[in-house]
Amino acid sequence: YVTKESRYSFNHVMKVVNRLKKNQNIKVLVAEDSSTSRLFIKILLEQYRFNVIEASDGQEALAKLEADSEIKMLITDHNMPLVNGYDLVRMLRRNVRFQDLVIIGLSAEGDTSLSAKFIKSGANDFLKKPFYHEEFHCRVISNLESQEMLATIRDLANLDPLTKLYNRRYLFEEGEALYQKGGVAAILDLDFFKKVNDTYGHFVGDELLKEFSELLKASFQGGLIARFGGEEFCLITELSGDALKEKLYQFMDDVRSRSFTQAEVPVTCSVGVCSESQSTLGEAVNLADKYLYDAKNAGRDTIVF
Ligand code: GH3
Ligand code: MG
Ligand code: MG
Ligand code: MG
Ligand code: MG
Repeated sequence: YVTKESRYSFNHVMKVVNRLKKNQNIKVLVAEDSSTSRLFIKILLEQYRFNVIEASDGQEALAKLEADSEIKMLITDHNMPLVNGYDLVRMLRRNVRFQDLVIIGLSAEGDTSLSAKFIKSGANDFLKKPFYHEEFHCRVISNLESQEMLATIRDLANLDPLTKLYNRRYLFEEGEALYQKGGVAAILDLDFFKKVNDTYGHFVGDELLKEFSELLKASFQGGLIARFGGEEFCLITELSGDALKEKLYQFMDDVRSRSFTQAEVPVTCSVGVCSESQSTLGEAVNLADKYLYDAKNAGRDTIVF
């Protein structure tokens, strides 16, 4: 582990200790048919406090990964019964569910092209057995760190920092395909939200936006929900017709009857829904926005389809 600080400085030791503590929550699956080799890798991982799960063939590894979404990393041998290492990697990478899984291939086989095969099929890294303990630890840590950084960058690009809903950029980038599959676009806007800020201050306004977003997320699972602007939200959903109407009216009831943090004013929202199929998401959103405007003019706390 490269560090500018002395290995024995208090700061450095504390950093290592903290990292090890953090590792206790990281589940690593070791897929390896040789029980000696498996035990050896398990011991190495446990030195760094990882939570180790074992599989003795490729099929068992696949089953365990499918059953436990918390597994962050797979360390897999190549020659194993039932499903070999890189077939396992190929199968996993075809599934979007496993795109963030960190995979390190492992083999003692003489075939020098094996590392390339592993990487090409989607592994993050490869180690040839036998390896130095320190190299093993370095690769495990650096691959996990890279994955963590990537996830952070992706969140920064796609999510709204206040509400953690998708942002406008993500909505138009990923929402188009969803819309083309037969989605319906709706825009929801909080009523007289400026009054909340003016009466209770921006902090309370922010908290209210967060709570509203939570409620929206819980009410429309499976749809794409984005923060479209300040107190405006966009929903793309597969629901339509009466089912969508019912869901939206239920949501508005929930908003109205909920007491939001610190704000003692009643909270309501208005909604514009574009039910007619449009050629692009942009057009659907424009139309939904026009209906939203009509809903505001109709006295707010209402939906216009
Ligand atoms: P209407 O019913 O017509 O929608 O009235 P409104 O007051 O909700 O709408 P208006 O567009 O007049 O004001 C929106 C307000 O939302 C103004 C702005 O300060 C506030 N706002 C926008 N983004 C944020 C935010 O991130 N945090 C807070 N606290 N307020 C925000
Ligand atoms: Mg083997
Ligand atoms: Mg508003
Ligand atoms: Mg406005
Ligand atoms: Mg607005």
